[in-house]
Amino acid sequence: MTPKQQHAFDKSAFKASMTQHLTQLGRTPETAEMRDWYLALGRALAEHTTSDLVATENDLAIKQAKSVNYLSLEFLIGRLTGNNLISMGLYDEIAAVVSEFGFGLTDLLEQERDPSLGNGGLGRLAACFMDSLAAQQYPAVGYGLHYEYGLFRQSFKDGAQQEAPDAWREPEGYPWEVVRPDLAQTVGFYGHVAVIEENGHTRREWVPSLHIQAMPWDLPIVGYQSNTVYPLRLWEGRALTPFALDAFNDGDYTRAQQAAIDAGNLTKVLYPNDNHDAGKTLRLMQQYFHSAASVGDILRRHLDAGHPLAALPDYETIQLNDTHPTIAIPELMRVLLDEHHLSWDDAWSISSQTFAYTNHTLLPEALETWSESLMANLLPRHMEIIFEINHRFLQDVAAKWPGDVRKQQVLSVIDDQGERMVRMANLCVIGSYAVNGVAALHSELVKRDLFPEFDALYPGRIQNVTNGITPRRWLKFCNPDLSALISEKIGDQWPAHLEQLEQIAQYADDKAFQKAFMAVKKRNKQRLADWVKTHLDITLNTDAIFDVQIKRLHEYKRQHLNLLHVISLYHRLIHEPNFDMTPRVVFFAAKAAPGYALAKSIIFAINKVAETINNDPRVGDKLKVVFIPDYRVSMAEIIIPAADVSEQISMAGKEASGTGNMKMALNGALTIGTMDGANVEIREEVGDDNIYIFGLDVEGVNALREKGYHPDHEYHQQPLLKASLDSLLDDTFTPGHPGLLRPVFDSVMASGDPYLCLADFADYVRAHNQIDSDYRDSTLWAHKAILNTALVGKFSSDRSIRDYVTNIWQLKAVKR
Ligand code: 26M
Repeated sequence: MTPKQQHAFDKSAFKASMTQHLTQLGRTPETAEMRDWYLALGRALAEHTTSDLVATENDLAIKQAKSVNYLSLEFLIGRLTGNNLISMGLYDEIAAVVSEFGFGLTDLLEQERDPSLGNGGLGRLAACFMDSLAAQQYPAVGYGLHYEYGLFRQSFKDGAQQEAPDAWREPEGYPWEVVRPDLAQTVGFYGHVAVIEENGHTRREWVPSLHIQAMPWDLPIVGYQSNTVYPLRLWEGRALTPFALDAFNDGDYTRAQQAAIDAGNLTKVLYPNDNHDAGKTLRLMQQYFHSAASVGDILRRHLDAGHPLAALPDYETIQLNDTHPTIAIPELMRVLLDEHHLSWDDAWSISSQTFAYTNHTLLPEALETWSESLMANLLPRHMEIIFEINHRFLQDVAAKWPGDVRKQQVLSVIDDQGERMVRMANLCVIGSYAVNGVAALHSELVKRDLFPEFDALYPGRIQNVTNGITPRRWLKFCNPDLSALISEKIGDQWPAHLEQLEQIAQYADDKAFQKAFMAVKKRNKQRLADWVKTHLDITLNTDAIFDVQIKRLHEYKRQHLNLLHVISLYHRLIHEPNFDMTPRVVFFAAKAAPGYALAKSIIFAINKVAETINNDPRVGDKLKVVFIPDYRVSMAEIIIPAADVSEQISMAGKEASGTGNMKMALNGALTIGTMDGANVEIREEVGDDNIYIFGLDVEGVNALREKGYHPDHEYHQQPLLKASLDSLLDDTFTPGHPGLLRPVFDSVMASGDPYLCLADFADYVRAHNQIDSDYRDSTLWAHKAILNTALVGKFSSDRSIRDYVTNIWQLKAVKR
């Protein structure tokens, strides 16, 4: 137990508490099954964190300090039990307790369902940031939505993706959450704006026609060795009263229930889109519900602590995780104007010093816009406020660039080419005191390509904060053997000070350390191979290169480029008698948005190619392809420690940062990647010799586009590429059914290969050949792998949070 730990651990009291919780589950230690024990453990631990959460909430020093409010529609937290045990410093103690009851802790932890309350990188980043805020004791509240169903569960039927609902709390409820009815809010929708005459002047006030209750559920974010527990507050939509009594009394039973049905649908399910704006009304309702409940709670905390409204920016900052919670800006304005009767200038001064916005994408199809008529119907008063914000803003634009109509058009919050649309990103930039991109390259492109006029209008507002990952979950918890090895050499303070890993670099050529390091990697590969054998019945060779691409399925991420490389290896194994290769297992894991047809076609193609290769006796164990279904945080925790090679192969300029790249490098994998997102910074840290960079960079991409790109030229000039592509058209991978994989072929031929897979193919193959030969030199490979772990300390989310604190939020840590 660490000296910092506040509560001494009372083993017998804890055992009694677990037994007590078993009783509440209707079990005794004799009748309880694994799942009951897991629930009893979770509930017993949650008692402690909940009391620490309430204590942190009531801490006067925190009330007097400035807090960050992290607003995000997604928090992809993953399982909490194991991670919280690490943070509480109780992992070994609880392992002992559990074994006295006759169980293994790791088996018990496997009982927990992942709370998959996010799609991918953006949601996982929010979870890592909450961990780092609590670890470093920067006062924070995370605000999200309490989805009844998280991201869909994925399975394959004949190779095609199937989606099933993710009932993550079923059937007993999630042990770590606690409902807070005393903190419920009420959120309005629809209705009209009333004009009220009051002692000589008029004011405007929204009269909603629908009200829904926002019920908060708190999850404890336990700071690593810090005794600090911050809330992740998730709002659930509920009917205000289960029945509209008047309607019920009128005998209109159905109408009475309608409100309850509407409210129950609001937070029913997470939208499964990633980097794509769907434009659905229910999604806008979710966004407003989230914003209004959160702004209401922030103001409640501020006023309850006795602070004046005008001092809001001194005590609270609100970070918008992408544009999804943008509507919080006009909501705060509405409350200040219509409920607290502030002047426009006073309200705007408060609001625009409170909000900051993080941009996570340059993809045009992901930039949110909402139809003005939809918004005016759902949120009539907010639409008026947005018009007023825009009107005043356009006056500033006209003052800066007199007579420049084009500038007015691109900067306006309203896009009036066609159906009038509200541009959420523009509203964010105008209404925030800071805007940031998520990696150095991305932030430069935000300034140069996405918002050049805003950058000119507000110099310095657009900044960079490079993303990071929490070393607690992504090394200490998921890779205990590597953690122990590191601690043997440099002590055990590195999880809170990741830059200390640099000291490992001195052992990069130490034979004994290399041996130990690669032995850990081997054990982690065996753990993954065992999982694959049990769940997919594929036998893997752990001497093979474990080549890993795990991320959402998207064309710009180019899983199909990886697939073409796999097919080219297969082609050579079959057709070139003298071809030899280092054995390889290529792992994929990815979910496709249910409405994204091409992404689903790529998954299908990978599965068909895998089936063929894995069952072709000519291949032997030279090549295996494994698509791991239902990718999620708990699966990543098994895959990442086992990776030798990390695939980060997006078309340059498209991946804002990536964070899987950081996780795999930290666990000793070598990156094969383009000059995109944070790959650029990983290269700076690990050095050119310890990363495999290939392909066009941003300038190269732009130059190629300029000159005109013809994928069919590549096809005709590169025989290996042509052969690989052609095998998508015949029945090599779909025996008896030629043409089933044509959508993938067409995407890079008929559709013009928008992400330049064919242009980058040859250099990608070259880089993989280099990996193939380097891996055979096990000393060389160990050297490179060790240096990756040693040199990526920069990518701790603790550093990201300190960047936000220093350059944007201006917070002070409050030690408890
Ligand atoms: C939009 C509209 C409707 C429904 C859902 C969405 C939506 C949801 C998630 C849009 C985008 C979403 O996520 C984008 C995302 O995950 N971006 C990733 O953010 C990471 C953290 O900054 C980066 O590392 C990745 O490069 C970036 O792709």
